[in-house]
Amino acid sequence: MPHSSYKFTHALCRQPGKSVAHGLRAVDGGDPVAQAFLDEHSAYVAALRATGATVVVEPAQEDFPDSVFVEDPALCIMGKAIILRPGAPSRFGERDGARAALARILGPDNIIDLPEGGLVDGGDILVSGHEVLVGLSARTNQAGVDLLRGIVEPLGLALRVVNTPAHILHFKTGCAILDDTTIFAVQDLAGCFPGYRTITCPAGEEPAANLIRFNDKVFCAKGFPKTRALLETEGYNVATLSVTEAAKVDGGLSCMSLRFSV
Ligand code: CIR
Repeated sequence: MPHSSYKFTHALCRQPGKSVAHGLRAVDGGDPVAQAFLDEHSAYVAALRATGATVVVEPAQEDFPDSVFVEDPALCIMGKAIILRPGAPSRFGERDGARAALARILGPDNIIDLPEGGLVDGGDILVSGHEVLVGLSARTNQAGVDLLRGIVEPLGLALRVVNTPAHILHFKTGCAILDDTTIFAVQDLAGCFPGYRTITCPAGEEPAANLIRFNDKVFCAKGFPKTRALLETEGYNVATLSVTEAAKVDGGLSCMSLRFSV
């Protein structure tokens, strides 16, 4: 299957439940409000759909407060879904819902389980045009990366390991793909991308680095005017979305969808 890091036929999302108020967070700045989160999520889904993609929205899973962040329990590449082993104990059970939803879309034969013995969160995985970059973090360990390599390399993509600084939750909290060879990244990750054209996130707008390129659009969080202007100057078609509620539980634009082609 031809591989692109930003052209996708499909996305998978999951509605936030009322329990999202109990989602994990590094610093408590107040609980997300369930209805406001749902409204932001609906706008996000509509924006992805407007690019022409099929967006499947799974129902909320109240037993898993963070399950709206569907990116973490799975990685979709080359027509396959790899069911990961999330590093936060309260999130480990999200893999069953991810497996079921992805099997319905891709077919059960295209589901691969990461073997036991290591931990990997999807938020630590950035897929470019020719390789899979995985950031070691509090959620993703070397054993997990070694197991993931055993699945990814036979699919024809190289895997490269990088270190995520301790103050960044997930690798992709601080970086994103703009096209197959261009990466947008915070200054603290700037050294991770030799061989790529890197656009550095303006100082003071670091939360904006968790953006997504999805088909013809770059979706960026609202409230970061320097980032928007920079991306528009670089020729990208930018649209902004509000992620106020997701941000209260350390979430952003990339975490709320799995993006892939079938
Ligand atoms: C967590 O701590 O797991 C959630 N509250 C936020 C996950 C955000 N996911 C991501 O950056 N990929």
